[in-house]
Amino acid sequence: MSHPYQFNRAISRRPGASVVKGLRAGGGPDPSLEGVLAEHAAYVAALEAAGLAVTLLDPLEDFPDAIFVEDPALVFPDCAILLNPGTESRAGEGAFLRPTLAAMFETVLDLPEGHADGGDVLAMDGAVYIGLSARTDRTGAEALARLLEGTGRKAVVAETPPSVLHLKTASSIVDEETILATRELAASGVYKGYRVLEIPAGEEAGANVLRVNDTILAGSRFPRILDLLDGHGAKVVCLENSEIEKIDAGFTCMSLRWFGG
Ligand code: CIR
Repeated sequence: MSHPYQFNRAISRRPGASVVKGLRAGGGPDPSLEGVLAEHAAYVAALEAAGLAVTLLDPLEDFPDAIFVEDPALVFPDCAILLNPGTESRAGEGAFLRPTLAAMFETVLDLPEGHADGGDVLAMDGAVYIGLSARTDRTGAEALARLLEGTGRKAVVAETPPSVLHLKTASSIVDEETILATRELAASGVYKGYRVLEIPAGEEAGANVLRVNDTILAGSRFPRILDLLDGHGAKVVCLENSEIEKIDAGFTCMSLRWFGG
């Protein structure tokens, strides 16, 4: 039986020196390059340990945020979709992913209008949730929903709290029935029908975790989230992300993951 977190392949991109100039919503200092490189390498190693064959792309110095490969594209076993990131400095990233996706997927679709970031897309088996945010506008979300419906998937467009960068900044897949979400997002009712684990107050910054097969990658400094994640059929692996989070990195955003041949 397949699960929304069963993967055997991934694409990630090595950070270049320009990564320290990555966007950050709250301002703040640059991360250290050495720190980002070390945290990224540990992340890729954790994906491999969880059973994924990772294709590691070369750095793109002209695009400081290009390590966040999840935002310009969306992948499923049967197709890839090139999105249109909702911030000017990231608009060109998709062109550099296209040849890789074309080599790995039989079908590569393009978002025909509007803006959408992959960070705003949470794909369960029963429905793909698309969050509206400062990066994903209604035109893009609805165009993406139509594309997904054309591939046989159900899509749900949902509001996200104004304080979050992306839908997945505030919610993550735990298992096929369970989603981890901030209290604010849970209260919106978007994940009706699922068991929602509400994040304890004060640990909202840890809401982005990554379920991959029998492993959940999570931030090491959120003890109450780690407790909540216990008992969901997965081993929780804590990763250090204190440098990478200075440019708003989560665990989902640094790879594209799918189950493929
Ligand atoms: C950005 O602002 O676009 C990057 N600095 C962070 C992107 C994080 N992406 C994600 O959570 N999907």
